[in-house]
Amino acid sequence: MTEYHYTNLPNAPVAEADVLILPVPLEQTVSYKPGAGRAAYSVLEVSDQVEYYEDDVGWCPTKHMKVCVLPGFEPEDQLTGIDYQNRLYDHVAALPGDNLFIAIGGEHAVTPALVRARLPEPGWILHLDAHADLRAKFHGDPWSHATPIHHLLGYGHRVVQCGIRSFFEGEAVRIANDPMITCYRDRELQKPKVWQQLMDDIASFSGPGYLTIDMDGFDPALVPGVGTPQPGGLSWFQGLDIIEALFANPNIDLRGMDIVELAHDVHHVSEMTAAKLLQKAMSFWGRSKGYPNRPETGSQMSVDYD
Ligand SMILES: [Mn+2]
Repeated sequence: MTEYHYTNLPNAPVAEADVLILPVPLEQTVSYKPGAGRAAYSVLEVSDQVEYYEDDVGWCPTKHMKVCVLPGFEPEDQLTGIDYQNRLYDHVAALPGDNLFIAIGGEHAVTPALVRARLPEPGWILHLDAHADLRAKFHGDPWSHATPIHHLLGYGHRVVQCGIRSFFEGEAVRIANDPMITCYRDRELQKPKVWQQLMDDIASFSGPGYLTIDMDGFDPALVPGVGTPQPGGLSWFQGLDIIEALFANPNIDLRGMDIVELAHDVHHVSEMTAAKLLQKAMSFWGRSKGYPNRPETGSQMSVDYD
């Protein structure tokens, strides 16, 4: 199996990694544009074009942090449904927990198993997406890319959704009636007052939680390479502001995050956006943990990059 890297950095031993990246190239229930499986790796391939220096925080995260890209999760026996979920759960639950865990999809169907492994107790979920993903089944399948948030609510988590603009009618009814869901539609977020409500909501999170980013939550002008594109969506800067606000909250215990639903894009701008988002998350997380003040013993120190 090909070994993948974040940028061109050598992979740190798993037990020493501050940032643990797991490709999860699931592509089984895709209903429109194909490519979600391959995208888990193309994000890492294009990450070679990301500079080490992170301009928002003003540091090189990988000078201070060790990164490990794990082998992609590809069970040999072509598991589906709950069997795939359980195998992925076992795989992720066995990984060390004291790190920034980032899974790269793959389709959104991977999220329930990842959350179950990283967040076994009830917590908060921050969900960026074009779609509400609250169906109990889609095309007869309870473990489809259209159902992950339904499962997360079933596990007892509180969900805050943003960027949403595509609803099955039953999903809209559930959002209106379920106190465990707060949904910020993309168009509503154009209003400063609603945007501030979202910022306040994120600032009120405390304790364990998880961030799930479906790349179709962004404007498809920025990220055309997704499985099920929708007009509208979050701008790049809105997305960054949301993620920065989350990592700036000192009361949270972020257990992990995922970036899912990418597909092929001939211009590679979608993969690049995902790779850059990964870098920004790494930077904001590192800052929140005080890494800029720690010794320069990160992955970058072992390469000659001039
Ligand atoms: Mn979606």
